[in-house]
Amino acid sequence: MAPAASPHFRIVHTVCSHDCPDSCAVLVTVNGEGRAVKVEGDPKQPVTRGFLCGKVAKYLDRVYAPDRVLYPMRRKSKAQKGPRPHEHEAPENEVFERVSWDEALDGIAARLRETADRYGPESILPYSYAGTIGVLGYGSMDRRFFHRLGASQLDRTICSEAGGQAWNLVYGKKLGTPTEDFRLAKLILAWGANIHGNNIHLWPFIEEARRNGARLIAIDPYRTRTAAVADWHIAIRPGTDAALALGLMHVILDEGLEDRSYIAEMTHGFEQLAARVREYPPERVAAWTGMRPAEIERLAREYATTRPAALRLNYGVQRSENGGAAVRAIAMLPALTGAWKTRGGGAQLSTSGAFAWDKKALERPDLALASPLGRLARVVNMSQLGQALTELGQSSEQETVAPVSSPAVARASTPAPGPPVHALFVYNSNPAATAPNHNAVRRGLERDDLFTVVHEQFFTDTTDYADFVLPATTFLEHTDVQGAYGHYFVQLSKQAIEPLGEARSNVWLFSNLAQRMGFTEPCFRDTPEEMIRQALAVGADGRSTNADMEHITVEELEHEGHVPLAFHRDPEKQPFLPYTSDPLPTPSGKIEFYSETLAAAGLDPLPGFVPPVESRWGAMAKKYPLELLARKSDNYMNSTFANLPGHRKMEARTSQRLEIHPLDAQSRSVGEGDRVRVSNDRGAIDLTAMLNAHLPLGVVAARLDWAKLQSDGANVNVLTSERLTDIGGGATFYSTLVEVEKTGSSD
Ligand SMILES: Nc1nc2c(c(=O)[nH]1)N[C@H]1C(S)=C(S)[C@@H](COP(=O)(O)OP(=O)(O)OC[C@H]3O[C@@H](n4cnc5c(=O)[nH]c(N)nc54)[C@H](O)[C@@H]3O)O[C@H]1N2
Ligand SMILES: Nc1nc2c(c(=O)[nH]1)N[C@H]1C(S)=C(S)[C@@H](COP(=O)(O)OP(=O)(O)OC[C@H]3O[C@@H](n4cnc5c(=O)[nH]c(N)nc54)[C@H](O)[C@@H]3O)O[C@H]1N2
Ligand code: SF4
Ligand SMILES: [Mo]
Repeated sequence: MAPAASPHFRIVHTVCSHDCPDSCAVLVTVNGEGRAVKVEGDPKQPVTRGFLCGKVAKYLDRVYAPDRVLYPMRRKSKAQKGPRPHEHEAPENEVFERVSWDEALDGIAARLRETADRYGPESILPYSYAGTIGVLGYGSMDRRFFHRLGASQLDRTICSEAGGQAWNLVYGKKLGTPTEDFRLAKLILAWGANIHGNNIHLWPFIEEARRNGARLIAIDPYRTRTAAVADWHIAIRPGTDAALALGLMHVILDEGLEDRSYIAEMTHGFEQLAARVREYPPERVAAWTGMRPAEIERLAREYATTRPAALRLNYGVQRSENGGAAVRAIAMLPALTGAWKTRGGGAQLSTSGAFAWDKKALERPDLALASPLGRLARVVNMSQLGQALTELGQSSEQETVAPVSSPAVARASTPAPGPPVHALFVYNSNPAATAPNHNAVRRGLERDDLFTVVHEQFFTDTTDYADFVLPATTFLEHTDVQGAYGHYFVQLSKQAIEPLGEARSNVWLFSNLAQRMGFTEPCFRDTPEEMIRQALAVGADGRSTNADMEHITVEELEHEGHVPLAFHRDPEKQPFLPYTSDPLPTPSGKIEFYSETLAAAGLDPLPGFVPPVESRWGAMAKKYPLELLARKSDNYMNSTFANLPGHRKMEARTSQRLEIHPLDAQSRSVGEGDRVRVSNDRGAIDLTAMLNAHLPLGVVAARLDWAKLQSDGANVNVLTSERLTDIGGGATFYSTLVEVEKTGSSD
């Protein structure tokens, strides 16, 4: 029985802050001793509706895990950087010694000051991603700190930038079909979307739709659980989605299934698109995608003639070299058929564009003017961390791709200006596990002259290279406010328990470090509560002044926990139909089939299919013929949770496995359970073969994990490259060529 609020128990409203579209409302029961004894979903939240995924249902195992970082630690002077066996790290061991927060902050401040004086502040690189997607924890006091310091800016491209920019080039803003409305659809396409693994709260709405007769089609090279239960699983070859989308458009236009009035009213560049689409007849598209021409025709007809048709496009598609073009092409489909006009139709890549947080107030880019640089610092692309740590600033004439990018659409490679990186400050991220081209990252992290600070909850692959490890709080231990990229609710996450040990939040860390650095601006003393009001831009009447948040007050958030955005307050009376009236925030004010912005950047203004360099059509395929899907794990969150025994158990079936088609295995004399080496010019890993006849021929799959928990101390990212996507400068985890050889038998 759920403990009711009583003198002995409190129930606190929090929000799961892991990098997941769902942003679940989580109720935490805290006992009289201040210990969290239960986490459960808040049944009142209309999207997440009272249940948690398997990862977070066991969250107390994580919060109270014996291997949490609980105290600041400093590397002993002679201790070598590099992988350590994973064990419960005692505050004193042969590598790290426990220090007080005062010693840690003084030591770090002194070294950052010295580095900035000697090499210029741009030699300091912050590295963070979405360990927490709480608005404050993700990017606020930290940004203020690094702007004021004059440190390099980080281009946060590792996850969604290719797809996000591609979507924005078409629509101007990331909005999509409300998650709850998927229940009204009659056709649902899950396109590069692992819904069971990565977005489970959408699933009950899809089930409801299917009970009412909807069909589900999954387009994914891998047979995910979602694909396995779909009405039709199209196991497309990786990186060929742009061709498929253009092929579908070809059939739609050929057969006159487009919505002419919607196109005339809402879109720009139809004639040019129509001309381009002629180049993609089904026969040609079939040769790339591995589908039959008749299947392409059937899919096009079914998509264009079913109402409402909802497309769940997730970020899988855009982790390819041509991922930007692919997302642009797919995003155009509902514009061509007018699917947006019907409630329950349209598409969702992300809903994040609806949350207009006051980023300027949170991040204070103006503080860069007070830095020794007197301007905004250079921008370093996080998807090329290996190059940033090993090549940046090493040569005065850097002609090759350099990890310094402009925030422009194409993230054009420019010769690297400025100094090498001499100090790296990692938080909210575990790049020694998750960044591509791990061996280059590792060479960088091993540099004796690199000063590395890592703010973490656990002793990860990355803390093994740290000079200082600082203890971080979990979402139960700090207050934050949060939006979502899979629904339209603003939510308050209240601190439920006292921080464990000496753990401190990201806001606390950068506020205190700023003061040690002598930064006197009052904003460095803002409290989380003040910063939540800044994020909401609370006006004189106590209400947010941000677009679509105007009715929201902190008091309402405190009371309700979750509050819908303005356009989603009463969906029954006023359903939200994105992109059904203009002007849109694109240059033409319309949905852009043709993009002048891309043309001006020297890129193809129309979607087109260019096979990835690392694909079966590239020259590298002669030596490395297999396309690797370097996948996420269903029971981890990227590398998060991988150290917990309960989660490892759930993941055991596919952990350290190479999934391979039986024919690809046979031609290499590989059988089920054999040991195999998977390699390319960047690196190699040893895995156990697992035959999977559902994979397309020529495609293999393996899962992301902590490197140091693998038998050979390496994970899939030794194989992935630092090549960037066509749009947005994103990482290309799913454009990776490898070869597989047998190294040992199963018995
Ligand atoms: N359980 C769990 N949940 C997660 C995460 C996790 O690691 N584990 N990670 C979180 C994060 S950071 C993110 S960004 C989201 C991402 O969520 P998703 O966008 O769903 O991300 P992925 O799992 O990378 O890719 C989705 C699917 O795309 C497929 N795919 C790969 N290449 C191609 C291709 O070329 N074409 C097509 N059509 N499909 C392709 C993959 O096989 C995969 O099943 O999930 C979040 N949720
Ligand atoms: N091969 C392969 N590689 C991938 C991907 C893939 O699909 N395949 N996916 C990519 C994608 S989409 C993403 S988003 C990236 C993610 O890569 P990362 O950003 O490295 O994400 P995580 O692995 O989740 O690690 C986040 C870390 O932040 C810590 N953390 C959590 N909350 C806090 C906090 O409040 N403060 C601090 N200081 N730390 C905190 C957690 O303990 C965890 O170790 O990985 C990418 N890497
Ligand atoms: S990881 Fe995602 S599905 Fe799981 S509790 Fe957190 S927000 Fe919900
Ligand atoms: Mo991500």
